[in-house]
This record gives sequence, structure tokens and C-alpha cells, in this order.
Amino acid sequence: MKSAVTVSLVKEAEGGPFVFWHDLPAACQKAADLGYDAIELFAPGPDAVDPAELKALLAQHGLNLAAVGTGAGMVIQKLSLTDPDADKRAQAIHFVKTMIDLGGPFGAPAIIGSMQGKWGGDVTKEQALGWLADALKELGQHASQYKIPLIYEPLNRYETNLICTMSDGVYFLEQAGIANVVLLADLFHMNIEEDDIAHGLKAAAKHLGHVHFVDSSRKPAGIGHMDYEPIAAALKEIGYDKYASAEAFPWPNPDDAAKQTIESFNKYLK
Ligand code: LER
Ligand code: MN
Repeated sequence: MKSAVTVSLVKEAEGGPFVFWHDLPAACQKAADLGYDAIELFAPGPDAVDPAELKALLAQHGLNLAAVGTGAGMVIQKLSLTDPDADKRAQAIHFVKTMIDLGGPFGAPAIIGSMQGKWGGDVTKEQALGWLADALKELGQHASQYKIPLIYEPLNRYETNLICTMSDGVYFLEQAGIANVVLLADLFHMNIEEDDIAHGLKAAAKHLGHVHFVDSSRKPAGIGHMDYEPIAAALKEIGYDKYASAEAFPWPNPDDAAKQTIESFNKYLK
């Protein structure tokens, strides 16, 4: 398994669950010093980072790019893949494509989290899931040109009412025939939604493509009451060898949050 740590460049997301903030060169230096394999980037848009500079920075520190978040499309532009307005849905798909194009050359998949939106009002659950399935198919296809998948993240009930568990995610992908899309297991969301987190991970098994490694309180792994032994055993059992990425509050500060997470990663997942 490989380790990653989140870096947010999104002013509007301040207060959110990202470890390092705003200063990409400093974040890369710190991630490398602590022995992380990669960073996961949360950027306002595709033009927020110069690909050549990013490439140089990663090379300088021996880091990879694990994944690229797309939530800024929601946070800044209020876009969603299940917006009742067809124009808005098209804009949301376009935004995600540009983020896939940012990460693609680095082998880093884009993540669909909050961009999935919610159903309600004039939109039925069936309609929203239909739009989401269509969008994920198109975006999975777009990602395939870079030989990477698209990552889809079930969220807890307070953030979406579409797909909240790993088994619902597996059923959705398989039943709708969505190709080249993998699931993200965020342990914070799973702690709210799954009856048993280890069972949820095993249910995702061959569809699992990314893990957000965090504790029950969304503080860094090892601070809360998450039981990591069965989680580590489940990931080992299914042969998971991709990223466990620190998406946690920068608690008590970014440096200590990054240190705390890599210590837990080395203890349980390495
Ligand atoms: C994003 O990875 C996530 O976990 C969401 O809670 C963000 O809205
Ligand atoms: Mn997450």
C-alpha cells in the first residue's frame, strides 16, 4: 500500500479536512521529509497549478501525484453532476474533464465526491442516479485515454443521499454498467454509514481504488476511536495495494497531522 497526504489550494474550503494548505512547494517538502509516497491535490481548477512546475516539484522530492479532487467545482462554482438544469450538468462534466486532464499525465485519477450532488425537490432519486450513471460513464471513458480510472466516493448521509455505502456503490457501478470507475473508501464516511467497516471494504474488494485514511472524528488516524486492526486485515485480505491518503483536519496543526497519519500508516498499513 502507498501513502499520500492531502494539499488544498482552495481558499473557499478552509476549515475542511485537508492536511496541508496553500503552499504547494512547502507541502511537498514536508510530505517528502516524513516519507510519504505522494500528495493528493485539491485545487480550485485546472489552471491553479502549472503542470511543468508540478512535475518539477514532484521530481525534486521523489513524490507521486496520488489523485486530484474535483470538489472545488461544487464549493466555488456550485456545480453538480445531478443538477436539475441540463446546462449546469454539462458544465459540471466539463469541469471534471479538465481536472482529469490535469491529473492524467501524472497518472493521477480525479475524485468525484461532493460533485455527485443530491436528489430532492423536483428531482427524484431515480433521475439523479440516472444522470450520475451517465456522467460517470462519460468521465470514466474520458479518463481511459490516460490509462487511469475515475474515482467515485460514496459520502455520508449529511453530504449526499445518493450512495452512502460501499455495497450500494458496488451495486450501482455493476447494475448501471459503469466502466473504468473505482470506489473510494473514506473511513470517516464509512464510520457513519457502514455496519462494519471491514465488511464494507471487503464488499468493495475488486472495485476499490482509493482510501481516505482518517479517524472517526475526521482528525488524523490514531487520534479517534477507529479500530484499525480489522481495517488493515480487510485491506490485506483483498490485496489492496493503492493509496491510503490522509484526508483529515489539520489537527492540531498541519505538521503534526501529517506526522500522526504517517505514524499510523507505518503501524497499520505499510
Ligand atoms: C471528499 O473526499 C470528501 O470526503 C467529502 O466529504 C468532501 O465533501
Ligand atoms: Mn473523502
